[in-house]
This record gives sequence, C-alpha cells and structure tokens, in this order.
Amino acid sequence: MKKQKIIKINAVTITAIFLLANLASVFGNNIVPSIAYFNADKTIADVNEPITFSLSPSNVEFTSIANFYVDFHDGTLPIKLTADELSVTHKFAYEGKYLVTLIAVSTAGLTDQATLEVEIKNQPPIIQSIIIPDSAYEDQLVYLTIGTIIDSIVDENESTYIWNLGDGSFQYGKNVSHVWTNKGIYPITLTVIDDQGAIDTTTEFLEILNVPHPDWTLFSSLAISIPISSSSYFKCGS
Ligand SMILES: [Ca+2]
Ligand SMILES: [Ca+2]
Repeated sequence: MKKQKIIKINAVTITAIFLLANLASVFGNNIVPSIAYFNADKTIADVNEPITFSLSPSNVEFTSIANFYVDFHDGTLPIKLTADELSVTHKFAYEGKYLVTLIAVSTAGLTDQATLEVEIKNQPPIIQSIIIPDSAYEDQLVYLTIGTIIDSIVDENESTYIWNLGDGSFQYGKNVSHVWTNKGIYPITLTVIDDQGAIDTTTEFLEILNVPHPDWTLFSSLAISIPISSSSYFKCGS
C-alpha cells in the first residue's frame, strides 16, 4: 500500500510540472522581448516642451505579457507603460543631453532595451518686427504691439516683454499703449527676455507731432461777429 501511495504522489507531481511548463509557454515566459521601434516626435526641444516617445515590440504576442519602462535619466521616476499605452509624453525641466532608455521586461524577467538621445536647449528669442505707427500727435493714445518674434512655442507665454518708451517711462506686456505729451522723435525699444534669460532687443522711432494751440483771438472775433437774435441760441439738452 505504502509503495502505491508514493507512485501516486509522483504521478501528480509530474503532471503538475508538465502543466506549469505548458502554462509558462502559454504566458510567454520563454519569449524573449524584442523592441522593434523606439522613437520620439522630436529629439531637440526647449525646456518644458512636450516630447512624445513611442515604442512597439517586434514580437506582437509579447505586448500582452510585458511591461515597458521608460527612464528619462533626468531625476524623475521611470514611467511604466503597458500594452494599452505604448507612448509617453515628457517634459524636461533643464537644458542638457539625456539618454532616454526603454526597457521591456517579460513576466519571466527577460529584457530588451533601446536608447534615444534627446537634446534640451533653449532657443533665444529673435524679434523680427514690432508694430508701432510712424507718427502720432501729442496727447494721443498710441498702441504698440509685438510683431513677429521667433522663439519656441512654449516660450511665448513665459517671456517678459519690456517697452522703453523713450520719454523715461516703461511698460510691460505684448500689447501696451501710451501717451506722449510733447512733440519729438522718440526711440521705442522692445526687449524680450525668455524663460531661460535669453534676450533680444530692437528699436524703432516714433515721431510725435505738435498739436497747434487754438487761436483764441480768432475764435473771440468770430464770436463777436455773430449777431445775437431770438433765433440763434442753443437749447440745453438738445
Ligand atoms: Ca525656453
Ligand atoms: Ca526661448
């Protein structure tokens, strides 16, 4: 009896080992991960400019049994991806070159990896034009605005715009307005400072024209010459 029991246990054990081996095969423990594609929508970008990294494994069955980790090597934690989400968007906070690593890990712990270098660098602003009138009159409200400025798209709302209005006053922003009270030719200088401190500046000239004082002598003589009659009066509130 005792011998028969031992044989029975051995048979169960062998069956279990066989089943486990088959399960391992079904779930891919023997599949070596292989990365077919790891790319980025751009490899040069500005600080805080989003970069999307995309990947695909070469062995399709691997997608259902693996995890993917993207390590940006910028001090942030690696991002874990799954078969349902095979891309990740990341922003780098500082300038520099980064080796981004993709690691594919199977359930059995087998791995494959790929690397991609991205360069994070600020693009200095370049002012191509500003929009101001050639001339205006004393005491007239004049509007000034930025024209074309070349810079990375993420810097547009991160930059500082400083207008030196040539009469000792300054204004800040993309669009400003100002009144010059005396005639003259004023240098209008726009300075743009982006979020990494890169600067560009440009100057154009605005001529402020004199507004003649009204000739009160002429006005008073005209007033005297107008005959006062019952038909020439102003109605209040008309
Ligand atoms: Ca920037
Ligand atoms: Ca910039």
